[in-house]
Amino acid sequence: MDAVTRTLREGFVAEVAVMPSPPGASSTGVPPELLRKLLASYGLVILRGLRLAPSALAAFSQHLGVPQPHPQQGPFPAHPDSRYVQVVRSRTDGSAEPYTWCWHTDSSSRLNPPRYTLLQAAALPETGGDTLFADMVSAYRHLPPHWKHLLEGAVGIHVHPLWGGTARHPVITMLPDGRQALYLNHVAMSGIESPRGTHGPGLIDSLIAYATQEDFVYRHCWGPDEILAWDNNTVMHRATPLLPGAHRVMHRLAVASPQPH
Ligand SMILES: O=C(O)CCC(=O)C(=O)O
Ligand SMILES: [Fe+2]
Repeated sequence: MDAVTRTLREGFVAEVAVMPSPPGASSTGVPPELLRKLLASYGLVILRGLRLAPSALAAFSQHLGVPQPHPQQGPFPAHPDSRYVQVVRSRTDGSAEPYTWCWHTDSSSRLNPPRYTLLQAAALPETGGDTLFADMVSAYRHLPPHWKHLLEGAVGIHVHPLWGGTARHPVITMLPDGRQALYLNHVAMSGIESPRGTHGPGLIDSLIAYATQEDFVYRHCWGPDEILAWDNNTVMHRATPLLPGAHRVMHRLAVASPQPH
């Protein structure tokens, strides 16, 4: 057996303990079909005991879809060893809050935003620098009836100066197994058009506050040799600020959705 799987939060977070591969082995120890199966029913999959060089991370990502090359527009530089891997350095100088500290789904202002994101730590601070995830399936399931009614058939307008583009996405996403999820982004939504009216930042702020309440949130405290894989259709996420002077470097990679929504 290559890997042992455990549920941390039902239908939301799963963890895989990856057995070390022998030196020179071509396999990562994570069967691709296991990862795909887990991401079909969990928003976040934590692969513990796995560290991949940037080019190996890019090769591994192909099990989930088509890795998106480093975008022309965007806040993160490409890794010199792979044009698919972006390097995320957290700011510690107290300057303007980076967007990763706000609740978001990745690159939602694109017409075909990445369905999955892979994130690995290259350098971690002693404390802090956690990543938070919010379960958008549970958030939809528990949505108060007046919001369910308002958001039925509603479209979110996503615009972002850094990522570029403008896109319209349904606020409620339907998954292949019939589950539904909220699709929101606090840094890239300018409005919501519903058959029952047009709404601006007030509704967006209220929905984000509701969807990120403690009951729906999982906090990931990073350890060494971990790779996170998440489904941008079923979770929102955000980084947490660091202590002054702390150093944190992440490698990230976005995988295109097989079908635009
Ligand atoms: O740095 C983090 O914890 C999250 C970064 C992020 O938002 C991303 O890679 O998409
Ligand atoms: Fe992100």
